[in-house]
Amino acid sequence: MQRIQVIDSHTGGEPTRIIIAGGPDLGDGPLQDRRRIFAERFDDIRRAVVDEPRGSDVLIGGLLCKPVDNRCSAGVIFFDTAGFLGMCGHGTMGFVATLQHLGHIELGPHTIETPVGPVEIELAENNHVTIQNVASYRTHANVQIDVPNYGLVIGDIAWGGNWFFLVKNSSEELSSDNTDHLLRVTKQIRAALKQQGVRGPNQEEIDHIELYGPAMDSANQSKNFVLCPGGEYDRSPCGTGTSAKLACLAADGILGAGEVWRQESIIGSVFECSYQQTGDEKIVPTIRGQAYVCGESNLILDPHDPFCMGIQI
Ligand code: PYC
Repeated sequence: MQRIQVIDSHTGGEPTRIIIAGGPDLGDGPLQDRRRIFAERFDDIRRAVVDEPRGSDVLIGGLLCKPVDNRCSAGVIFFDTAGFLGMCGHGTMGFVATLQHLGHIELGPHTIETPVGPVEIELAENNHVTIQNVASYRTHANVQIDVPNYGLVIGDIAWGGNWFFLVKNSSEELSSDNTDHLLRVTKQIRAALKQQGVRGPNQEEIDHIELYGPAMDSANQSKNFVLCPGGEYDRSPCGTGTSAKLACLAADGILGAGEVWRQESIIGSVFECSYQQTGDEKIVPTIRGQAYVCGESNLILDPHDPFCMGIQI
């Protein structure tokens, strides 16, 4: 009987489950290689940890790794019910809260290793975590997509650690009692992008769809709804999605370097953000949110259990 020790947290309502012991042995190569080995040889462990009955589509998982670069406090590989992620903003905040809970780190600045590069973070009082995300950029503006049974959708394609299509002309009501409809619409948009061959510059799938509109609270600039690869929506404002959004705001000259943008999620949680310009038309986003540890447990993998490695439909 295998036991996997995990710590659960949430960041603005979005859950993260970090494997801290009993996970797969991926060797000690670069995190990109370890992510590939995880996907090729231990995908059943990913499913056992985040799929039902132990998890659900809303859950993001992470594996605590020994970093290659000894300047980093820890390394992490993120995954969800659909596969592996490049980066995860809310997940990094949850990971940092987990490291603090374990006594691995104290308040102050730290570097976290991820498969898409090192991420600088700052852990502060009251569960506040600030992350300096990977360089983010927009690759295409005003892409027109004909979505069957819905209509013409116009949006931007941007990278914020994952690939996003940010819909510009949405008139959908972004409210928490409209999420079933918003999920249907964003899944239709994602399917149309795939069907029409709209991809990232290296043929990457655009697997996150972001709608945005006016904020509920006048202290915030915008509210969003983000469809994640697993088929659920992000309860937090989505760190990588907000980074992609900042890249678009910067490219359109709407938000200047150093100016504050408060991004509200569909459930009202907030990330406070800004960016610095790099020389090459990319930006480096800074995102601040709050993450709380909310559970510690051992997952039990009983080989006699017919759904031991998750329900697959
Ligand atoms: O916060 O970057 C994020 C994220 C990605 C998927 C779910 N949350």
